[in-house]
Amino acid sequence: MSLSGRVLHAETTTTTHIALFPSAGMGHLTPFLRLAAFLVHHHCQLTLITINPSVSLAESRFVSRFLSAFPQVAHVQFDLLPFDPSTAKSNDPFFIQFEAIRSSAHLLSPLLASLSPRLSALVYDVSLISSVIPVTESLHLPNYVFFTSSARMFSFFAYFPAIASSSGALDSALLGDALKIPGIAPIPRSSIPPWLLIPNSLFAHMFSEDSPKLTKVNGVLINTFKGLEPEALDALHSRKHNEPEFPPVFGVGPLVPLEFEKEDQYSPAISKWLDEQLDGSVVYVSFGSRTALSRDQIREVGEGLVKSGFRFLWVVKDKKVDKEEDEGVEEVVGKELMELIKEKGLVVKHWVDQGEILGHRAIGGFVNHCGWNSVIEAAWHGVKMLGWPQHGDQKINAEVVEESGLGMWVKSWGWGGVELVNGDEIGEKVREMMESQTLEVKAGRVREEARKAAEIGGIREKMFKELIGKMEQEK
Ligand code: UPG
Repeated sequence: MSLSGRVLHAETTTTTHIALFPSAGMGHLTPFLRLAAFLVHHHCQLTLITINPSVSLAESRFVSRFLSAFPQVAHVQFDLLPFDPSTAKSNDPFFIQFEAIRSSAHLLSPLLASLSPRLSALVYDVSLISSVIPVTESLHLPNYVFFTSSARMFSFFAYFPAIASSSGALDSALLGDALKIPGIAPIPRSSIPPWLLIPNSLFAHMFSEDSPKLTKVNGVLINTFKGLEPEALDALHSRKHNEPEFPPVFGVGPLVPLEFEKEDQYSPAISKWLDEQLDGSVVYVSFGSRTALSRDQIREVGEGLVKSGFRFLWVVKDKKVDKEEDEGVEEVVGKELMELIKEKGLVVKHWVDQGEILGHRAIGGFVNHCGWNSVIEAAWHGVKMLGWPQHGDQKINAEVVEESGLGMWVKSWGWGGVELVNGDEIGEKVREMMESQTLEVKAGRVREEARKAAEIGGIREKMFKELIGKMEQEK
């Protein structure tokens, strides 16, 4: 599929004017800009509000590429109030930015009020609910949350108040061994994001403040589709049926990589290498845009890949924020290991065009942390996964990967950075995933479901039409 700004420009005739307000990090920005492209395709007029400066270089480059492909989208930069990072609840630069945006969000009022034609709706990141609602209420502006993770994770988020203690964190006693949310498979205690068990952590605070406010939200958008998450989507629809105050959920996925995302700096070298490999013979290894493994773990991964016996394309990340990456791939991986790797794989330490890689015929499997965008991209291409969740929502997403048949994950590896997983084990599991005919077939079925959802007249188009129809009625 190709959605390109120029072609769409001619089709744009609408007066449904939507402002989009993403938060920090590529995991949040990427699905937002894909959503934006689809809304343009459905003849909406858009204003994109971004924070300047962004935390990572990848974000600013992505916004530039989007804006040059879609000149019809208006762009407004939103200046944050000064925020003292020493007062933040987290020391993660992306999460500090979440907090900084939350504490400046009231300044959105005059900005949104000044947009012309009058806005039909604001679609904003899930991390901003409590701070945005007073703004949209004061402007009588319909507000829609874009939940950037899985529907299963959203079910958990929406259920949170029922199991939170007075400190805002999850109540251990209420949680038990597994969390039983009506309509979905229980979430084992070990899959619950650890931050949520810590009183006053940023996420415990955000979940306990924001989740009860879902009743004030006009709708929730999730980058998913029925063929991937039937159970969670059905449960959310039944919840809406039983509790009319609960917002309607729109499964607008799969939001897949689009033309404007093409990264041409490094793509030719990677494509050339992939072109030389046999069909389905290469393992692609990447842990998304913001997960840096420890040096020791990186070396174990390298050894494991060599031991797996498969060829591999491995994206190494040494720092959470790309601007801080200051060492070469050889320094990070180690000279000796690089020598061993040379014959077997391609190792890079820069941004890659993941959409293009996953779509290459040579890729036969994907080792990944189960960031939700990566899961959707793997589903789109039917590439089987070995999930290795590192933090946050990723174990809950890994459960979707396993349940849908898209891949497997190794529960005993635990959260990232807690225990060192050794190369032998990694090699063995990579081999198991790559050799699994069962996973191959099941991942192929998930791909078919994704393609079906994305057809003209398919469920994704239906969801967009319903969503925009609702926004038009609410104007
Ligand atoms: N990507 C590239 N090239 C790279 C690295 C990443 O194109 O070199 C893309 C990738 O294709 C994907 C996005 O960047 O579209 C990364 O998103 P995701 O796979 O979701 O991983 P994270 O960057 O880790 O995403 C954060 C959280 C994750 C969560 C997600 C959505 O870490 O846990 O599910 O946001 O909320």
